[in-house]
Amino acid sequence: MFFAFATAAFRVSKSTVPSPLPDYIESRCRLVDAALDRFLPPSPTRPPTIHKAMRYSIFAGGKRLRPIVCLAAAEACGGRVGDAMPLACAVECIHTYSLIHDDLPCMDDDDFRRGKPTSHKVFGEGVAVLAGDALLTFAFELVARAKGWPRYSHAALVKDAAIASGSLFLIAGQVADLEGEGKKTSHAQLRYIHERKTSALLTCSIRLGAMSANATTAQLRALTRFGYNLGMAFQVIDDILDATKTSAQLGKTAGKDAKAGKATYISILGMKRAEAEADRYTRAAISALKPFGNQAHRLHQLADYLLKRQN
Ligand code: GRG
Repeated sequence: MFFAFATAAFRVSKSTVPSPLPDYIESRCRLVDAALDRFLPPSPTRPPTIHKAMRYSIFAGGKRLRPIVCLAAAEACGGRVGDAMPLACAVECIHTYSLIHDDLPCMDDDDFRRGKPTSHKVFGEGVAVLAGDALLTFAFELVARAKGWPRYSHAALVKDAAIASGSLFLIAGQVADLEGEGKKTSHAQLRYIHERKTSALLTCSIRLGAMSANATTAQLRALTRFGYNLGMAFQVIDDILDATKTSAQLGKTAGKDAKAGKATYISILGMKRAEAEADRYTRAAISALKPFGNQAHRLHQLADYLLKRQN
């Protein structure tokens, strides 16, 4: 869970800056978990196999980063957690679908995710494909079930989520990743992949949260810049952790990309420059929050926190 890492990171920073952030993260995780439990069809619902599989991956212990930033973006724009919650759960469903499919034998072929056997290892490939499909579809049902707002219609929200998860972004990144395996990759190509695979859905999570608070155009633009940079920082840090932590610490197979001949920020830039890159993206994200002042302090804290994350 995100709050497990939060507590660990808190231990590191406790002596200098006492922070209530771990409590905030923990309470947000609980709210998101409870909402997902309410929204998703119960396991015994026919056909039970698919609902068990959807719930297995959703409740496998993800950090809930996307829903947390979605809710924090809503707060930064003066919105209500309850209004943003269906959207926060929608982005977690899209994210979980992408992980289930990414782990399939025809993609990254991984046995562990979130510290547990992957969906296809437990339910078989057919049900894993369908569980991913069902979560992606369910995400759009949740967007449609969210409240409407004066500035943003349901169509605008659906469009944002569809673009972020479609063939121009999430899937484009995955295609470029698959096609780049074993080939020489430039820094620009790596950036192209991660802008799409990682940053686009994080940005969408933040945008949907802002839209749920009826954000102004200027607020939405600033938070889009925040999301882009936060997503890129998150990915560079992911590569750093992948190269320096064990599978047990990460809850997924460590060092896999490097072994598969895939480019990473470490293979292209080296460790020192990758760390500087993560820092640079984090600073750029934080600077985008300036117009919000203290109202965005949770987003500010989360960006700092992610830079120091250990899993
Ligand atoms: C199969 C359409 C399709 C897309 C797959 C998201 C993705 C594209 C692949 C997953 C593997 C990967 C390295 C993605 C980059 C984004 C990323 C670091 C995901 C892991 O996010 P966390 O750490 O995961 O937030 P948890 O499990 O904590 O939710």
